[in-house]
Amino acid sequence: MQSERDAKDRRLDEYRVPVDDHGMTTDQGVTVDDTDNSLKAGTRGPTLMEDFHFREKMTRFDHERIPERVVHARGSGAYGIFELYEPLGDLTSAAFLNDTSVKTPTFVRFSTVQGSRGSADTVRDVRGFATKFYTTQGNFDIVGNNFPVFFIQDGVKFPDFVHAVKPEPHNEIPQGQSAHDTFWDFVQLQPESLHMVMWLMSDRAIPRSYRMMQGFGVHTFRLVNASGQGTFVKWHWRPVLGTYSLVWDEVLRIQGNDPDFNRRDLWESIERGAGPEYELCVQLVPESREHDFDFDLLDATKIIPEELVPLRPIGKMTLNRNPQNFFAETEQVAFHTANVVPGIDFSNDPMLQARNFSYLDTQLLRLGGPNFTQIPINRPINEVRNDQRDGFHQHQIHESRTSYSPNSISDSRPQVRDGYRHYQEKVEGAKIRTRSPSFADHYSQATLFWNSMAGWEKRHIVAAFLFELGHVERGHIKQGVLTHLGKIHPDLGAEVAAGLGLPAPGGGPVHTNTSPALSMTGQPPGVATRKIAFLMGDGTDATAVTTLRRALEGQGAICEIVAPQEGEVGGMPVDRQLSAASSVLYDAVVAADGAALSSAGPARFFILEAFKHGKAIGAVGSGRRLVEAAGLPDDVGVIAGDDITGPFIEAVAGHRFYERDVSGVPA
Ligand code: HDE
Repeated sequence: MQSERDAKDRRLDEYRVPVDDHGMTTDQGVTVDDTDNSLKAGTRGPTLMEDFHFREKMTRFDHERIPERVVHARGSGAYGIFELYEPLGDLTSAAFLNDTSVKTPTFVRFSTVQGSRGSADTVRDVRGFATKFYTTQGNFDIVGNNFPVFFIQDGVKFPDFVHAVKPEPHNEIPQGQSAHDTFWDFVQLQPESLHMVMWLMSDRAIPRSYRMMQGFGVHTFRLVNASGQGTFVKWHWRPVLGTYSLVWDEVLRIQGNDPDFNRRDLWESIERGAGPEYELCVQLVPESREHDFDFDLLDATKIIPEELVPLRPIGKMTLNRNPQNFFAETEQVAFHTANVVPGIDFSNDPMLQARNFSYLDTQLLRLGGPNFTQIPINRPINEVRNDQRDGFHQHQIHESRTSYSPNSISDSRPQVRDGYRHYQEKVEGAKIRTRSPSFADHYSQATLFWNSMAGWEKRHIVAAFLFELGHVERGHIKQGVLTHLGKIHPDLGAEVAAGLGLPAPGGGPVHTNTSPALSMTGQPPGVATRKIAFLMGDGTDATAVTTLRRALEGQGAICEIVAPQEGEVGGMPVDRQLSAASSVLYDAVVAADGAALSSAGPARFFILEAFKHGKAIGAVGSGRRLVEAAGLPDDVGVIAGDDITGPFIEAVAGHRFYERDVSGVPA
């Protein structure tokens, strides 16, 4: 946990209701003597209207729910701090980007997009990565995703897109999935979505952890320095632990074993004091270079390849504190792309412009009126002063007799010198409903993504298309998607077509450019925070386990002992009983007992399933017999021996053995 308390944390004190031993009162502060029996006329008689405690209790319960977010309903939040590496005065006047001694408090909410509040975490979906910076100049939000592009180019299409991807309207199926007709119908008719669809079909859509995924502001924004000079900027969050994913078969099983997999992982990491860190990086484009690219900087379906404009790290965010109340903090937090501070401004990206309307609008409904900015989690750490008044749930008592400007009675006035000044961009043009021709190319960057993938990433993408299109009922929709895939790359089209039993769609020649940064290969290896299961029984060699365990824990791994019974095994406490555990909740497995476990079906399945998902398998002592009994083919990442510490740690650090042939594994 963090040692010093930041400004936002301290400000929340006045709203906190401590955990203490207290007598119960009504909302009016009147002592309650009995909350288990309603007031009745006689012991078996009707309940009386005058039972104000009953009425209040039931009314409050009846009104507990607020509308869930129309998208990104399922989320998890955490507090953190942001520290700047070096002053950026040449680029922006934003105070928090100019003073390296300031630790800016933050609140982050991660989310899935399609499913409702109670849906599972590990679905194939985009992840939201929204950050609120509580700066001394007011709140600044980066409301980003873990993909750098979006499905559409103009925000006016957002309701169409969301209606298409959400559960279908007649039966509200499917939950947490894009594998259905209306989504793919939208895709085939709206080829601007193809680049994003490539990301969605990749393993980026099933992150191992919120701690191991990138974040992107997506749109081009603008930094403005004190002399009014603007620079285009794209925001990137880069996880210090690297970007890692699960595998598809695994996520399907995690959904049943632990629907809160990502949420729990974030929470537990912070409770352990190993909260995630992300570097904030920027891609900067001087205004003079705005038109230097073969795509438009205002088009949210395009990236600026890192090879063209490298990432510059400017600071680091560490998440270090869990919320105390999910509803008060994580559910009520309200992000908004238009929450900017002096020195940060917008571009004319039509998606960003639409979002600048939509977020405030949706909060008004979701949080019940304009005073949602006074909800503790949403309040800036600096003072709020203006002539805005009244509305539902006004909490402040404004003493001023004037709520208009100008006035000659009190001193409320705009702050001419330090106030937010919009960037003075010259704009002219006819009023037209049209898409810029510079937005017309929908294929080149989808091809770039495909070309940049490693072999295993391509195989996973093809498999994802097959799963998704395998759930589409209408043939013409599959055919429409296939035609586009052929244009992205003939190999992609042919492979998906083969799986669907359809003719290859063909497609003309495509470019061969790559952007290595798009591939998830070459991530920083690491054992820290990886979860390792030790399968133990009465035949375990405790010394070998202790040696390996110490080495793993020394590097920050989390080791759990899984055994047929609770209690102790080999002198160590059992963390999980085998029947309540599953290999999908771990990153690697060590078979530590062969005598007792090699005949146990669940233990053999555990090993086989972990193998199927590309995980490192270690065997110590008689554990070798369990691995043999599981019938694992002799393959990379299966490490047995008297001292496996070095090679096993290396195997865990590499995350997965994607090149394993698991096609014959029955698990
Ligand atoms: Fe959002 N989006 N969005 N979005 N979005 C919402 O706001 C919207 C887009 C993103 O944890 C809503 O408070 C429009 C891109 C995140 O609370 C809503 C358009 C990106 C979150 C809304 C987009 C995002 C939201 C729903 C197209 C990545 C969750 C509830 C013009 C850069 C924030 C709410 C949280 C939430 C509108 C597209 C990210 C309806 C109109 C692109 C992370 O206002």
